[in-house]
Amino acid sequence: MTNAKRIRTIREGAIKKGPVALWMSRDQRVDDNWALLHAQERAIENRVPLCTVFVLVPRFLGATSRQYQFMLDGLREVESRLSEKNIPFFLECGPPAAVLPRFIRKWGISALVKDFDPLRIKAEWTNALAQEVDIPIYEVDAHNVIPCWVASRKQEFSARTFRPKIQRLLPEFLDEFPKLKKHPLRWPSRPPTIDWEKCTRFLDAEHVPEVTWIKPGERAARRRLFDFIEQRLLHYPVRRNDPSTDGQSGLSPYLHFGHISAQRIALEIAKADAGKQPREAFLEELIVRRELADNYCFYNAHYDTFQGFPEWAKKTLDAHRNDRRPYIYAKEQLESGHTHDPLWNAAQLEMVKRGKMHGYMRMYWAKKILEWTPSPEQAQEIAIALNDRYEIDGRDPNGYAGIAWSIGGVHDRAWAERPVFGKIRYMSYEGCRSKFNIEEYIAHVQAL
Ligand code: FAD
Ligand code: FO1
Repeated sequence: MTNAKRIRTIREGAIKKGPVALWMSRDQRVDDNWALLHAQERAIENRVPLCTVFVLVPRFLGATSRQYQFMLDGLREVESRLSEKNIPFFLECGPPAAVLPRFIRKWGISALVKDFDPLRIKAEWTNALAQEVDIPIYEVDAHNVIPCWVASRKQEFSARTFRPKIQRLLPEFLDEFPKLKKHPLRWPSRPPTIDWEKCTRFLDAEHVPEVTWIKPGERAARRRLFDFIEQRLLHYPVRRNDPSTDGQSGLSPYLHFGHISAQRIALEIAKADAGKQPREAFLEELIVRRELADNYCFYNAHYDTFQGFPEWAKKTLDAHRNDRRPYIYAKEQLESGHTHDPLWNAAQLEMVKRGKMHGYMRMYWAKKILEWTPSPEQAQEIAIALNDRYEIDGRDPNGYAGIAWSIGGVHDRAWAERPVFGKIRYMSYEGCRSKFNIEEYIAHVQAL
């Protein structure tokens, strides 16, 4: 059974007879999906059929054809895997609060289960929908190992304050998943076949070339996980911060679209015989850092603006508003990677061409945008816009928290005061040179 602490009741409702529907959004997978498992528990308990519905919106937080293509290809795999389980997959196009009430009426849905997402847009969708329907709506955190509302009841100051809370709760929540059953009750009629081409035409997304180095979907995600465990986990602590080597897992696009469960990754990493230190270093990022980002977006309504920064950071950035910036670049110059700094240009180019900038470079990249734009607000706006336009893993709590960490000291402490940054942690070209081979990284990006 799904641990009841993973479930929140969004709205009570009249108990009727009728199928249960999972409204899939963040966690787009069949295996290891607590929202789907809980929806099935409800459907079996009430002896009714079960379906999954995904609502496709034409525009989503600046997503381009690059991200939509990755997502839609992953959803096709979800559809075919669900059909083997007697669980039809429906794809509805339009605003959720408009299309879902129609869907619920048409099929006589008696209860709706949805996955959890701390982004503002999802709370808007859910609140608008809850006004339009009279059935119960339940929300399950299928993304975090520790449900966001259980890990902490407030915004955490840093990983230091958050880590002990996570560690205390892991024994209860880092448990094995039950298997999804072949659903014992068939859907009452043949579900319509999805016209995937028509869905692509429905989108209103700008074109950005798709990436070919990574394949979407659950199967590809698992392959990448086991490849990482066998080949690269051992060197992770040393290589994860070296952009000139392939030391990261490459799992973020799959985690972002929910093609793989972080809990599944943690269970497999915990079993790996790669030594304690590499395992702990990876789980620190995968669980503490990643779930801290959800905590930030869930409890801080201003997670994507200057307003969300800690008081000390707002104060110090205000005090240095009029400092002379050594360079000033417009968004277009930054986007085309035409600055005086070849290292920064390479990071920008890596993101544009590959759709995934190396994690270490993302910090340097964002901090230089603060240094080379007229204000912290413009810096944050440009960083979010470029990040979400090109990164396959963009539009994610990790991104908003990562950019707020880099520019606004969120989850960080004050450092020695300096021009423009004030007490926000500074990163320099020379600092990078002392950590890794810059020329090698630049050459690697040129060769992409
Ligand atoms: P690995 O090093 O293999 O880490 C494995 C997983 O741990 C990651 O997939 C991620 O889920 C988690 N993780 C690792 N580092 C962090 C971190 N610093 N914060 C939160 N979780 C982390 N991540 C995104 O998913 N989407 C974004 O748009 C994004 N934008 C960022 C912008 C900036 C300015 C910064 C500083 C960080 C950003 N990050 C973002 C966080 C991090 O850089 C990426 O998650 C990581 O590089 C993804 O590559 P990986 O999966 O190969 O990482
Ligand atoms: N979620 C949806 O429910 N419907 C969509 O049409 C949709 C589009 C989309 C495009 C790009 C992208 O990166 C994410 C998208 N998501 C969509 C949301 C996504 O599944 C995640 O829930 C959030 O982006 C991460 O919190």
